[in-house]
Amino acid sequence: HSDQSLKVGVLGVPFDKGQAKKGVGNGPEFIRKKGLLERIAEIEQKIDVKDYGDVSYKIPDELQKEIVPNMKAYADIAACNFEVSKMVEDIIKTGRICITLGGDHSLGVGTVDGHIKAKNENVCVIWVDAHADLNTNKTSSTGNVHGMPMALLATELSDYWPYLPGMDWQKPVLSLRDVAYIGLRSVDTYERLVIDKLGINAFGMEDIENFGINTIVEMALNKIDPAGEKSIHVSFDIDSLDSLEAPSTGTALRGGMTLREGIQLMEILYRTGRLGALDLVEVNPSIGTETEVNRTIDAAIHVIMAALGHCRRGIRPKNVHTLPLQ
Ligand code: Z70
Ligand code: MN
Ligand code: MN
Ligand code: MN
Repeated sequence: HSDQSLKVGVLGVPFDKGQAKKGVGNGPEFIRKKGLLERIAEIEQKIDVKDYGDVSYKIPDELQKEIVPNMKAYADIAACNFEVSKMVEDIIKTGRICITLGGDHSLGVGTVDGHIKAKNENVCVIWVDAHADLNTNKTSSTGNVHGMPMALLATELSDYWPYLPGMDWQKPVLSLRDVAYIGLRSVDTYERLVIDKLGINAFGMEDIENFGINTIVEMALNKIDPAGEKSIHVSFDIDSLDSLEAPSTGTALRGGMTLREGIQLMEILYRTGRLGALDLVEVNPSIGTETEVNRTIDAAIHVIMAALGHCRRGIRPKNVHTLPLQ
């Protein structure tokens, strides 16, 4: 770690309309209440952290009645992501790593868009998720927009969308060549088709099993940022972790990553020195017992700490050379 302090901004997005379950909007509040900022302050790496509070939004009059087929809560999605994008862009432009606390994964449209605007498109994305979130409104079987953010962002899929009112600010400028998935284990048929046709870098659970998480992260970075010059956006859906590790989420699934793999992944990305933004999404404190909620939030905090340089070996002694005698 370096003596120079790492600048970090924390942004809450208490948004839940990208999916059907109540409670995921309380993610930011619960993660903060369990001591995220205090835990960040304990990291050996000096961190200058600023909490920007929660994003709020109002649906503009002209958007109120807009509907897009098979996109639930469309006006809310468009209005909220507009604010998220502006906030993330501003936070990153002040030289801070932007940590966004969700909220459901539909907010990934705004965070990735804001990051791309702040860094003039020199961004690569690591989407850590059980799901590919690559449906369009025509392929989605649910109409839930948290299953669509990657498809909204991708240049390669822009022709497959109808005109989206109120989303003109969001130009699809992210090429799927600059994206890698890690942790996939629940991919819909059309998503699988897109992944195969476009040759998207998709590392599923079986790849993690075969190669180990270190090699997978290395392979992902070699594909999406071979020169090691891009700002890295990590969009971390907590359901990438096994349901035993993170039970309090809308679609908890067995057979996922361990928290140890999640931490290891984030430690490697921290050491690149190029982490630009991290989303931590889909923590739902209304699902599961109190113990399960605590376990899930604790996992989320561990992932964020690892991204900011927390070291599992402990803090190096500074002016301490001997043990106390008595
Ligand atoms: C499905 C869909 C999804 C999270 C479920 C599920 C997507 N592919 N994402 N849970 N976090 O509805 O499009
Ligand atoms: Mn500190
Ligand atoms: Mn997701
Ligand atoms: Mn998911």
